Amino acid sequence: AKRLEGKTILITGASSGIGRSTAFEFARTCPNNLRLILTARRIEILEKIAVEIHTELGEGVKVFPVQLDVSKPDQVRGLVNALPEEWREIDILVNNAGLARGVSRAPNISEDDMTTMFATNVTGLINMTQAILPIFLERPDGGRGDIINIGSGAGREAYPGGGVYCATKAAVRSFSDSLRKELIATRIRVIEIDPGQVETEFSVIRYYGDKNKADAVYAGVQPLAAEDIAEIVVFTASRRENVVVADTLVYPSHQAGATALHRKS
Ligand code: NDP
Ligand code: 8X3
Repeated sequence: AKRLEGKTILITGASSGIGRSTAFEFARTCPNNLRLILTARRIEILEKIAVEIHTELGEGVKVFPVQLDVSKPDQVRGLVNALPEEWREIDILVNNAGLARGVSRAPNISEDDMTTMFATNVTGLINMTQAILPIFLERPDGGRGDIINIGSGAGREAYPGGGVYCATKAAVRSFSDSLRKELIATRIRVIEIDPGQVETEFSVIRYYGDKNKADAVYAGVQPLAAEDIAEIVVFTASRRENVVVADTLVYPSHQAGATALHRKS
């Protein structure tokens, strides 16, 4: 917790699931002196989360909700300048916003779903990184700060019906690896965390709001909870400065691959 004191943390996709839990986990780990910039499209949810954090922990954690669609390059480019001065010294960027749309096989993937997934998961994440990196690079020792990218097991092992989603997460992984190498002479840490199945709004969104289909994904298995990944995000960010948790694959116990799942019938 001491290592996080005074830090400013920006989380994308903080309105739900892993991003939301990560906000709470940072706040609970360092309740006395922290600034959280929470971003997502659903600003009204972010505002509620801000109230919840203040109600639970008091005023030691300052929360600044910002409406941001990471798939819109202009919004991302304008983000830092739109922040009040005291919120601009960002120390940790959590690139979490992301989604899957559909489970269609190659011939049937819609143009719209393909564009949305790449624009959010890949170009959105890269644009965010470009927006924040100049802040990191101005600091001593060639630069300081953490970039925590939420990839996926799907970026390491593709599966049928995941052509585009898996490709976007493989792209995140490659981008993280390049960036870590490019920044080797700095103190900027590039951290990638790749979860397996986590029960969030992810599957509801993948199945276009069909709750029954989403529930079937988790039938007979015990998925991870968003909090499990949030704990790992905060763990990586609170290591000694010289420690880079470069790359982490996290499964629930009954998962050992994209489709290697043990289901109780
Ligand atoms: P959720 O659907 O619960 O949360 C996704 C978050 O991303 C929401 O806060 C949503 O906010 C935000 N988001 C989506 N599109 C945009 C956009 N264009 N601009 C800004 N924010 C956006 O899912 P998870 O918490 O599970 O997903 C978080 C990350 O974890 C994603 O990158 C996902 O790919 C990854 N992941 C998830 C796994 C799982 O099994 N759940 C496994 C492996 C990785 P809003 O709609 O308000 O904009
Ligand atoms: C999401 C997990 O297994 O549905 O990244 O691809 S999976």
